Amino acid sequence: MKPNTMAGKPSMNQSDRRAIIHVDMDAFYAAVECLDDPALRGKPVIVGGLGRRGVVATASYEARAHGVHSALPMSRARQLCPQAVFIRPRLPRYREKSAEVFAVFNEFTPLVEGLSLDEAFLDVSGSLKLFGSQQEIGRQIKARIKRETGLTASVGMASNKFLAKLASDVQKPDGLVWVDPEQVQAFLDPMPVTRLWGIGKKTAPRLKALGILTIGQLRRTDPSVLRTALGNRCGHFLRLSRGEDDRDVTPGRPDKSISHEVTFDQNLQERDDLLAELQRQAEAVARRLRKKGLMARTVVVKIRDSDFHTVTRSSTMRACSNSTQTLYRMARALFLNWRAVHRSTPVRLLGMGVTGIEQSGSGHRAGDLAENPAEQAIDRVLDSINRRYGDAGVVHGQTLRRKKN
Ligand code: DCP
Ligand code: MG
Repeated sequence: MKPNTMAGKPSMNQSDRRAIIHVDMDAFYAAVECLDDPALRGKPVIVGGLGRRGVVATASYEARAHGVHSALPMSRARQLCPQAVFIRPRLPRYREKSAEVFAVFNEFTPLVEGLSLDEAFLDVSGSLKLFGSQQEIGRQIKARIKRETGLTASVGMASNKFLAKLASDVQKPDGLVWVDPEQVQAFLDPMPVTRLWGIGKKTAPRLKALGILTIGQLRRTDPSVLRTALGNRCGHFLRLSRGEDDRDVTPGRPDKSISHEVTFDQNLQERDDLLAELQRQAEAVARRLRKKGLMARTVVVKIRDSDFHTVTRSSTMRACSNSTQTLYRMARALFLNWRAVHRSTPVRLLGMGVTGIEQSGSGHRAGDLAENPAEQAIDRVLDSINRRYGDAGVVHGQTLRRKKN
C-alpha cells in the first residue's frame, strides 16, 4: 500500500490506517453440496427444509437467477425453479468446511472475528510486514481457500469493518475488492442510503422525502436538515457516510453474546423513542441469531444515564428463543422496570443483547420451542426482505403495534 494520507476526515484514533478484510463464502451450503457431488455443478441447487413449512437456507447462483433466495418458503422456490435439485441441509458437513476456511484465516492473523459459518472479519494490520500489502493478503487468502477447500470466497479489503463488508459484497460471487483510502468517497457515494446500517423502513422514506437517495447525497446534506429525518442517530450515519467506523475486530466474541447499542447525539427521555430504539436492536439481534441458526436464553439491557451511571439488567427465559418479538418483550420489561424508578432520567446510551446462546435444533427454522407461529412467519418474511434489499431495510412496525395495544 502507498504511504498516503487519508482522503476522509481523521478520526479519533488511528483506525483509518488499519487493514481490515471481510470474507464471505459464495452460496456456502450450496457450494459445499456441489463440491461433494460434482454432478450438481452448474445446476440450480436449493438447500433448505423440505417439509411442508420448510424455508430456503441458500441457493446456488444458477437458482438465484430464477428469483430463489434465502428465507424464501420452499413451496415458492419449487414454483420459481421446479427443475432445481432440492437438498436438506447437512450442518455437520458445513461446520467441517467452515473449520477449514477459518484455519486459512488463522494462518494470516490471530485477529479473526467469525460472524457465521461462512463469514469473518480479519484485522491484518499486524501481518503486512510478513505478507506484503493488504491486497496481497486478500489475494492469498482467496487463493488458499480455493486450494484448501475447493470453494470460492468473496473478499473485501478496506481500512475498517463497514467498508470491508461493503467491498466483499460488490463483486459477489468470487469477488476481490480493495477500497483505496483515497477513493472512499467515490466508492460510497453512489450506494443507496439503505447500505448504512440502521437506515430502515422508517428512515429511508423520510430521507427520500428530502431527496436523499444515495450515501453521497446524505453526506452532503446540512446536518441540521438531516437531523429532522434521522434524529438522534444523525452523527452515527454521517460518520458512516464518510466511511468512518472505529469498531474493532473482536476475536471469538459472537457466539458467547450478541448485542447492539447506541450512544445518542442528545440524551433521550421519551419512553416511546427509547422503546422504538430497543425494538430496532431486538430486531437486529434476533435476525443475527436466526441467520446463524442460534437461539438465546438470556436477554440483557444496558442503560447509561446522563450522569454516566451505567446499569445492566438481565432476565433468563425458561426456553431459548430467536423470535424478534419474544426478545423485544423481555428487553422492554427490563427497561420499563428500570424506568419505573428513574422516571424522567435522560438516557445517554441504550443497548440490548443476548447471552446463553445455543444451537437451534432445526438449523435455520425459528422456534423449536413454544413460539407464536404467526410471529415466526413474520420473522421469516422480514428476514427474506431484508436479505434481498439490505440489512435493516424493513423492521417490525413499533408504532402500529403501540396503537393496536
Ligand atoms: N443461511 C440460512 N438461512 C438464512 C441465511 C443464511 O440457512 N436465512 C445459511 C445458508 C448460507 C449460509 O448461511 O449458505 C451463509 O449465508 P450467506 O448470507 O453468506 O449466504 P450464502 O453464502 O449462501 O450466499 P452469498 O454469500 O454468496 O450471498
Ligand atoms: Mg456467504
